[in-house]
Amino acid sequence: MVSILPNNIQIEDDRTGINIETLKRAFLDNLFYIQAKFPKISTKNDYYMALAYTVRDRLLNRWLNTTETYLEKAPRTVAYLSAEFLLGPHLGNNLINLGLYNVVKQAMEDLGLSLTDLLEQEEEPGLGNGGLGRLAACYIDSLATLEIPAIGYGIRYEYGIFDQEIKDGWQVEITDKWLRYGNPWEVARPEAELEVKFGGHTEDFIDEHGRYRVKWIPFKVVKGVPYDTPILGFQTNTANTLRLWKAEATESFDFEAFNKGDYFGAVHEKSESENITKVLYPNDESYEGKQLRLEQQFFFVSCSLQDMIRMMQVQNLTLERFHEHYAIQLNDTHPTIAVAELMRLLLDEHGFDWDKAWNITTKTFAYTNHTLLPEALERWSLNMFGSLFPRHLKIIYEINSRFLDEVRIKFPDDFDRLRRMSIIDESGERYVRMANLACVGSFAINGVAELHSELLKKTTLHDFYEMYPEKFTNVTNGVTPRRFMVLSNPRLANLITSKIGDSWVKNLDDLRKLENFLYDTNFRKEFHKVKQEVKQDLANYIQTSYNITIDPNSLFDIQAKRIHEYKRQHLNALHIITLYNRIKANPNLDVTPRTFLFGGKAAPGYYMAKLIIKLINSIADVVNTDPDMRDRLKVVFLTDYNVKFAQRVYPAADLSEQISTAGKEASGTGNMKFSMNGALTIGTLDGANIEIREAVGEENFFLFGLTAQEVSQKKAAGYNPWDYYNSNPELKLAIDRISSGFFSHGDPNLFKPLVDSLLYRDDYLLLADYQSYIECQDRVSQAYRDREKWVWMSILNVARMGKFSSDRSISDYLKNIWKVPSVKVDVPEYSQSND
Ligand code: TH1
Repeated sequence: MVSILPNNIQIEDDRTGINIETLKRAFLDNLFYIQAKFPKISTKNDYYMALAYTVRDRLLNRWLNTTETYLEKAPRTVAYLSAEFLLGPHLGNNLINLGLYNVVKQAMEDLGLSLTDLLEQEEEPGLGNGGLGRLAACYIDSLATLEIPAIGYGIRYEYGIFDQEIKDGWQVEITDKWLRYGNPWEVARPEAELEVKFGGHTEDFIDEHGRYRVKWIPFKVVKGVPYDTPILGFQTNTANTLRLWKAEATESFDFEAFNKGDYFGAVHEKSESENITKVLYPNDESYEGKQLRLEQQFFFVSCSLQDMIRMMQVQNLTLERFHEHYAIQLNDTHPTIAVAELMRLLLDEHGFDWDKAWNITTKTFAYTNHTLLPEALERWSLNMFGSLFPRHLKIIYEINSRFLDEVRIKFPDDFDRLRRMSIIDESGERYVRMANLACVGSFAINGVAELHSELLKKTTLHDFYEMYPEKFTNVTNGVTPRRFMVLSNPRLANLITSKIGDSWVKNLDDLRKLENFLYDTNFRKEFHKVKQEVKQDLANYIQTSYNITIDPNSLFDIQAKRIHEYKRQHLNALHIITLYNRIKANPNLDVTPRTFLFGGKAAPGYYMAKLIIKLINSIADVVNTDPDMRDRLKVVFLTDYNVKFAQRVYPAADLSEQISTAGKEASGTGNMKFSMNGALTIGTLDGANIEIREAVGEENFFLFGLTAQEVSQKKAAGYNPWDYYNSNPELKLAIDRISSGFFSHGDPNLFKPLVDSLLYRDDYLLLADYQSYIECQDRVSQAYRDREKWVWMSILNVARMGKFSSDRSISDYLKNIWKVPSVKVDVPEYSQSND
């Protein structure tokens, strides 16, 4: 291999040197030459940018050598297709992964700057809604850390998830202009642009070999321009690529309109094209059948598949081996049109016959399902789908017809089954069912926690399980300990490392060694001290940003996640009201002081979720100002919860609220992040909670509520929330307090929709779980008073979280699905002449 940077070329120093003097010089150099500023007139952002470029320079060497290694060796590669990558800020993470955090911190201090302040300056790429997008980000981190050839493909949204403001207790959405000050971490690659077709019609023809072929004559063509971001592994030379596509207008189309004198028409056409990647759809787990969303999905999928094919051609590999070269993971159904698009590319553009193309396709894709909620199941109206993608619809018909033949043979005369399994829903208005397409087109199908994978087989994908049992498997989610421990909780990370060394960062099971220190009083003291310091940090932050004083000695009870009825933030609210009522009835009651913290965004069109936010803020207004509470209860809604904020929140929690209706939360990943930072969980037997409880020990987990099975039995038996309301005085009083207008300045109508939904439907069984939740919370309050015991349980939570590293999840995917071996990347060392 010819190295791009052989040892004898020395470009060490201002761009690669990592000693403190070089770093300072490089920083000032970047401030001058890139930001065009000198210190006197520099803003915080100028300093941030100068530092970002300084760090970027130091990772380019790894990135380019990784790219070169992959080009030369053409190894089997994972392609992770996801409509969302919720990356969070890059700077801190890159410093950790490069091992430069401390030296850069010192360099900044020498220059009179605070690294913490500069980190705070970064606008995070919020290119995702919640768990699903953040999971994709954790997975590309782990892929690089495990030295796996991999590429993440997605969309470069100009506006990511909206910024949340709270006005008069209500959520207000502000557009997220994350690119406003430029993005130092991405590199545009306009030379690698591709074209994507939309609309139009197809024409059949016979080619020169006498074969039947199809040509797609599109109505419009849009350009996809890749923007690449390096994704560094932790302490490895591997830096993989995240390639996000931006839509641009094709020049040719502009000219056509321009020649007709239609200048404004041409500009309009241009902005239409660029709309495709303008904004992230802010709905978590609910789908809207919007045409633009389907266009987004096809746009990035088509770009990505064409890109993979082009790469193989550059490497002189035959497309017959596409499935040997790539394992493509579909992150939920959002990229599932890839099944039809790969078929089209192989059939129409590369002349494969059907059987060969189908064999390649079905050996390439694997599908991850992330939810059982019916409202999240994607189905596209056939009319819309067909007018946007006439060729793909024909291909899907053909896939479907061959597939239904198979079903017919395996299950003769089972017409109902055929109807259920058909990729085309013909029960009323016709739809394309994306989950069905994903199941038929993939060689592997997985859920994201054990319970979820079991429920998939039993319910949502039951027919597909009976058809293809061998395709089904589970991969329990995981999260990266680099971002969610080392970066976000340096105090805890340092304490752990001082006891057991630092191997745990790459091998999270090593945290087990902490159990050897359980009987060490000193360690327990230090562990407690760390938690108190971190809580104080958050308290200071809340003081400064909200002007609310919270007591770091109170129990920090935190629920931070998207607002959704199934996640039951309002059950948490009922508990707060219950405590409030108890204290009102008995002002001298001896209660464990608690601070309730909430964070999370509601989908802008999800009225009930927005009303829940208003309710929490209304409760906060009453509780925080009632003198009877005497600082024993505090409620704070933390505005604009995002990755950056999450990193402050997880470390400071005593109690992690994971209280979804059993069977509804596929996995959850926040549950893992809280627990590995020493929070105890109050939770239902749902998603990964079950596995967390198994790992940490049931005595170190606060369990309550109905099981998934009991939930469905109760519903089948005809659940009536009134029974609970009428028979439980505390519950009745809590609900009456809301409906009477107590929290709404006397207005009984404000929360009526919420109260009515609980009393007349209660789809998520809050009333059924209320008593069990309250009793469990009472146990929590008791337990927190025994500080020694609490610290003990907290340590065990940290020590036993090894399984929930995303490194373990990725190893599972590699072993059971992808079968992609790791590849070592060599990076020639520069001589550190000024070390
Ligand atoms: C989430 C699940 O709700 C959560 O339980 C899981 O931990 C996470 O995915 C990662 O696996 C989902 N987010 C979305 C977002 C959309 C559609 C479906 C889901 S499922 C837009």
